[in-house]
Amino acid sequence: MSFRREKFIPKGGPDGGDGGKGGDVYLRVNDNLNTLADFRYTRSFKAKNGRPGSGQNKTGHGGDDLYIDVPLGTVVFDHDTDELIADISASDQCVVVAYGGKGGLGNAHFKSSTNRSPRRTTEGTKSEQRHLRLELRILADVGLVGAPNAGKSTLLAAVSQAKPKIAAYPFTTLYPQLGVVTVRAGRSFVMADIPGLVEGASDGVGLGTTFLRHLSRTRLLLHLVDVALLSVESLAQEITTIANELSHYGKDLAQQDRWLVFNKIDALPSNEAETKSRALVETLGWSGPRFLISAVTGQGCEALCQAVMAYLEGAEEPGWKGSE
Ligand SMILES: Nc1nc2c(ncn2[C@@H]2O[C@H](COP(=O)(O)OP(=O)(O)OP(=O)(O)O)[C@@H](O)[C@H]2O)c(=O)[nH]1
Ligand SMILES: [Mg+2]
Repeated sequence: MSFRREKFIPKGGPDGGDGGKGGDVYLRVNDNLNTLADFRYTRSFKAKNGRPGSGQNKTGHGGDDLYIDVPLGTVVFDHDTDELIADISASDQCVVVAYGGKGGLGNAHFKSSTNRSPRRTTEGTKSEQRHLRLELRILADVGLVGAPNAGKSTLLAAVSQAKPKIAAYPFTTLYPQLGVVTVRAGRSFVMADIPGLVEGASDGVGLGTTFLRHLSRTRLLLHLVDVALLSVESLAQEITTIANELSHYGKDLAQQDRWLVFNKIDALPSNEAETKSRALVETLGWSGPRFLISAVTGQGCEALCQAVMAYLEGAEEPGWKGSE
């Protein structure tokens, strides 16, 4: 609040200027970043305050906005409400995550024909404060698909540092999990484990197929099959069902290369897994690669990962016949 005070000008009138607006906080993409590691140290960010207004009708300066750099692929949640605020997926994306408060109004603002010397002012509004949770979505190179209980999570845990939940009941995995598989120094790929698929998944049966979108940009699908569980005929049926659910979901998945990985060979007497998987590929007319592994004992897992790495690096395909 201020009134004009000047010699020879009696009753100069109100001249208190408005306060400045507080700065906004933005997240913007920095293409040079590829981790969220910087946020481990700096966890609190604040845009500048607006400056107060003052006499002689001076409006306060607005506070500078704050731009926080994040890597492409960052997904932003409100940590308190779990609301998705932004999925930063384009290089030029810049999103406001908290607005600065509005400046207060000086008494000059309230002058009118009936009130020539208002003493009224308003406080500025509070700026927005938010707890954000940032997650970085890594694109996986390889996706694991298969019926519930096939051992997808067990395989991921066996070949990467990931610690997915594993249990002997269907639909243990509720959300996609990622793991980095390091084949040799400096050579690694990202493997995604998603919830199991069942017949009708594309119509929402089980956990549905919404998680398949995480695989839409992978380069290879590993189709895990519990070779110990069912008869050759039932397994052939199950494999076809899952292939159908994949093609139902969309052509990018149906067109992806898919390898059959027969798991749990430790649960069968020696050679039976081999005989059974051979009979299966014959029944299916399958000509693609076939692997035999045990995610629990680790048998065949390294050979599988080596083959995946070679495939991803575009190396010449060694005779894909699995672990014969
Ligand atoms: N004997 C044997 N059991 C295995 C093997 N791999 C996984 N299992 C068991 O199979 C069960 C299911 O394993 P998970 O890894 O949770 O299966 P999943 O495919 O991730 O299942 P969902 O997440 O429910 O789709 C667990 O009890 C595992 O211990 C294996 O190679 N041999
Ligand atoms: Mg699982």
